[in-house]
Amino acid sequence: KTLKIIEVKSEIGAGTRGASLGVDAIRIAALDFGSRFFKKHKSVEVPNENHLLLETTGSPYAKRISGILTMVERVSDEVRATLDRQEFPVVLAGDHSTAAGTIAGIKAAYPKSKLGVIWIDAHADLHSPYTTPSGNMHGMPLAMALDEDNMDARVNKLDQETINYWYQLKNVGKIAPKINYRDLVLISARDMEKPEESLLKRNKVKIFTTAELRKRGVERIVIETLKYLDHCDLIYVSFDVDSLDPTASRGTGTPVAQGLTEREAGNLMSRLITNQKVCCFEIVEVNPTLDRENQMAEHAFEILIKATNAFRNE
Ligand code: DIR
Ligand code: MN
Ligand code: MN
Ligand code: MN
Repeated sequence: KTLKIIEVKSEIGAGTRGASLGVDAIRIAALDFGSRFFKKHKSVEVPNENHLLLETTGSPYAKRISGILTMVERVSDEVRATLDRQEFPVVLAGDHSTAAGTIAGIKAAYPKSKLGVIWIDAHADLHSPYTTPSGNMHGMPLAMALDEDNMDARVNKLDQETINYWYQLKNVGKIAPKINYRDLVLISARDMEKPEESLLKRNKVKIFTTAELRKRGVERIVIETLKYLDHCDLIYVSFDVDSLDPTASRGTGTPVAQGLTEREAGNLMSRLITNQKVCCFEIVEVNPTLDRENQMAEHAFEILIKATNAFRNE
């Protein structure tokens, strides 16, 4: 299969500005390394106008939700079209909210397939507008793909317009829910709020902590993750660079201590990508405006290269 790079210069789902520059920062890292990666692989850019999208409507509990809906729909269409052409989508995005579009696009292309999701992230991204502490929608993409809104942990009172947009977000691609909790594995999740923790516990979501990964080794974690998702037909891997430890770089909107090393992340991604069921992978949340010497983009690029070199997904 040929790889197709899908560039999504999103940032309105994040609370800090700058993530839309992450994709170009990764291209600069490639230039700096003298790599031909972006010459070798075809890429397409999902249209994005941040100056307009930043002014779209929302509420304190779902900031810029109308713009988020626009972006999620665009990403879904592009991912679907890529899969329909039998190409393998590699999504490089800014803020993580667009991952809901990636999932929607995969489901639109393969409506009958059971989709598993491997979410490598310091966060669980399971908030809804009902529970969010920040209103930033990059904390919500998994909830957009799942069914339950965790109403009993509700802390925010929503207006009808927000509820309508949220409902539309969950229905992008015309299939809802797109995944179930049993189809989800979180790796390196370590910064969750109470409503997320109760969801994770109630639904017995599979989580591998950084400590467990380090103690038992990447290979073991990969084997167990794939075994846990054995009932799935397809698997999507989403990599938020804030899963990396802040000592590697602070070039991301919400760094959290106790993260993965670049080496662990590279091994993890390249090992996962060799699995036949993996149909798409994604790297998000590089923010070069918060960085020094483009470190995070360089790490992200090295992980990308390592993973794509291991790719033999015939
Ligand atoms: C936090 C942070 N859980 C929130 N989430 C982030 O605002 O929802 N997700 N940073 O990537
Ligand atoms: Mn995330
Ligand atoms: Mn995160
Ligand atoms: Mn590096």
